[in-house]
Amino acid sequence: MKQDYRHPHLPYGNEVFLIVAKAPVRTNEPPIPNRERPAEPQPFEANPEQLLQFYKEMLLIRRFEEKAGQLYGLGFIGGFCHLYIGQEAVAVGLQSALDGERDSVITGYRDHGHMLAYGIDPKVIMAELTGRAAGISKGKGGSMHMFSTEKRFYGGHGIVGAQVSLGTGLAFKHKYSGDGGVCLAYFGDGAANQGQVYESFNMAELWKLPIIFVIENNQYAMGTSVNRASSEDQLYRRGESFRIPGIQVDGMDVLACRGAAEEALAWVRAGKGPVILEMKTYRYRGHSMSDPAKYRSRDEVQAVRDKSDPIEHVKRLLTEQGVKEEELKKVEQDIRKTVNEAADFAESTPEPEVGELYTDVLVETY
Ligand SMILES: Cc1ncc(C[n+]2csc(CCOP(=O)(O)OP(=O)(O)O)c2C)c(N)n1
Ligand SMILES: [Mg+2]
Repeated sequence: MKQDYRHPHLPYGNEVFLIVAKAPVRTNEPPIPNRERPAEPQPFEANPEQLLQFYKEMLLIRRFEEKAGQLYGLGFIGGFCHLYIGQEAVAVGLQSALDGERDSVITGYRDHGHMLAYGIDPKVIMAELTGRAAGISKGKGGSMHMFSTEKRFYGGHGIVGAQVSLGTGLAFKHKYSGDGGVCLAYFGDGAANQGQVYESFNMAELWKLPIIFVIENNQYAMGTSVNRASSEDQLYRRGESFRIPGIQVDGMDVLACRGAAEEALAWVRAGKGPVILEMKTYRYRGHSMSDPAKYRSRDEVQAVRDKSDPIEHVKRLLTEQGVKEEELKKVEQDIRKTVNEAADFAESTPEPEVGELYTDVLVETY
């Protein structure tokens, strides 16, 4: 039988090369003509309870982060701390579409919101921020290194872009073990320029791994805007050379986020390989806690807050659906109470014993 050496993805005659020992040369062709793509995402049609749930989850992240900022100012939190304020719709919308029993999530250091959106107790997240033994990483990981293996939340990573390769490994595990899970791997617009991201794209598409690469394009890396740092700033196109389809999404609209997640999941679960979602979002606060923010004007930040705040957007929709002002006030009060309780816990619960320095350094799994 004739051996077929053709790469399974190549749409045209690689056999020409095998017969005449000459590679076909194509100039000026669009990179991937007539290629199948995921369907165009539609905004999610949330019922009133779902919409209220989105509102609660986003508001919890906002108030939690504001409180974390205060505790940092008071000296209860040390080291790095990156707030998610402004980006709430992304984690809430995307993660609401996941199957909590089998899918996995991995992200970078701006991770508190993703954990809260996953339903992890605010107390153990806040206690991790204040470095207490009751924290989710026993107070030894801090803001950037939080994990919940029970929930399949794999961090929390400080090395920009590292979570993309690790996430690709998680996706490999999903495929290898046939557990039906999909990995959601988040990274930033700055991280999108890291080399290991592209090595991961290559392997993920080649092996059709079940992974959604989520670029949280909040317009800025540490101190530079995406437009000044990226030769291709339409980041959803970054997978073209690897044949990974990309979709750009309004990351300030939780319904658009959820709708995009559903299409991406349908594609990936059908075994068609990875998808890139570029979430157009915005961070309101500095990169970390000390940031002179010389790279943008206050007016710019205010304009986004006024015109496209993700929480105000849902609040408007709820009001249009007839939810009363008092009900929304009650939600706000309950969330403030939850956050205050988390802060009280995080301030009062003890620090780890010194002996804990020597535990959890290495986990041998075999
Ligand atoms: C490999 C590596 N290089 C540089 C840094 C320093 N650094 C930390 S965050 C950051 C910016 C990343 O920006 P982006 O990916 O857009 O994420 P965002 O902070 O906006 O969420 C940089 C350069 C790092 N932590 N790791
Ligand atoms: Mg960024």
